Amino acid sequence: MYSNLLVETNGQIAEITINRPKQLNALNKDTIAELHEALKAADEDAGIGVIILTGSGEKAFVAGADIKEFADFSIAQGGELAQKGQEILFDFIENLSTPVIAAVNGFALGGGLELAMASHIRVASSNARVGLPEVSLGVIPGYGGTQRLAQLVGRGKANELVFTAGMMKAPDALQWGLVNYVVELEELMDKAREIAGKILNNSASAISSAIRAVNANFQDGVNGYDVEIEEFGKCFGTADFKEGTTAFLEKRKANFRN
Ligand code: CO8
Repeated sequence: MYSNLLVETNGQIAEITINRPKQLNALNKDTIAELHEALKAADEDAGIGVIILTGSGEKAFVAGADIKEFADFSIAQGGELAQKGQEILFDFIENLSTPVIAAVNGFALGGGLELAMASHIRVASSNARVGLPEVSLGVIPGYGGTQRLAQLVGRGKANELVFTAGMMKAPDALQWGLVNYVVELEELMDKAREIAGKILNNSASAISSAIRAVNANFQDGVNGYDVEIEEFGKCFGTADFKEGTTAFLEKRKANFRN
C-alpha cells in the first residue's frame, strides 16, 4: 500500500517504519505524504491506542529531509516546503489524539530529529546520533527544530546544537533530556512497546485531553491553564471517567479499551 513505509499492527499499537534504508530513510516529499496518511489512518482507528515510529535498518532513524529535493529551491519554494511539512507531518503529529513514540534507531539528523521531537516520547538506541546539521548546509531547521529543541532542552543548549551543527551521541542526548531512554538497538522496539503498554492501560480520551492541554503551553496566545480546565471538565462527560472512577470504588482494575 505504501512505497516508502511499512505499517504493522501489533495489538493496539500501530508500528510505522520509514523504509528507504539506502537513503538512510531521508524524508522526501512522497514519504512525508505517506507518513501523513499512515498517521491519520492510525489516529482514526479506534482499535489503535499508541503509534510507534521508527526507521528501517540498523543505521538510521531518518538522516534528514531529502537534500536532493530542495537543493535548487527558491526562497518561496523553501518557505512553502517548510510550511507544508509542518502542516501535514510535524505539527500534525504533535497534535494527534493518539500518542506517538519515536524509536530512534540510529542517525536522527535535521528533519529526522525534528520528526522525533514532534513525537510525544522519544526512545533511542545506543548507536543513535542526533543533531541539527542545517546551518552546515546554509539553512536552518525548518520543520520546527528551532522551537521544539529549545522547548525540550532549554535555549542555551538548543543554541549550541543548532549553531555548531554538531552530532550528539545517545548518552549525551539522554543527559540533555532530548530522549527519555537509551537502550541497546535490539531492545529498542521492546522498550517502545513497554511504554506503549503502560499507556494502553489508561483512558484514551483522557490521554487525548492531556495531549491538548500539554501542547497548549506552547501555543501562542493560548492560556494553557484555561485549556487544562476545559479539557478537565470535558473528561467528566466521558464513559472512561465513569469506568475509571467506578473501577476505583469497586477496587478493581479499570477496563477502558474493549
Ligand atoms: N538527503 C538525501 N540523501 C541522503 C541524506 C539526506 N538527508 N542523508 C543520507 N542520504 C543518502 C546519501 O546521499 C547516500 O546516497 P547515495 O548512496 O546515493 O550517495 C546514502 O544516503 C548513504 O549515505 P552516506 O553514504 O553519506 O552514509 P555515511 O554513513 O557515509 O554518512 C551521514 C551518514 C553522516 C548521516 C551522512 O549521510 C549525512 O551527513 N547525511 C546528511 C545529514 C544531513 O545533513 N541531514 C540534514 C538534512 S537538511 C534537513 O533535514 C532540513 C530539515 C528542514 C527542512 C525544512 C524544509 C526545507
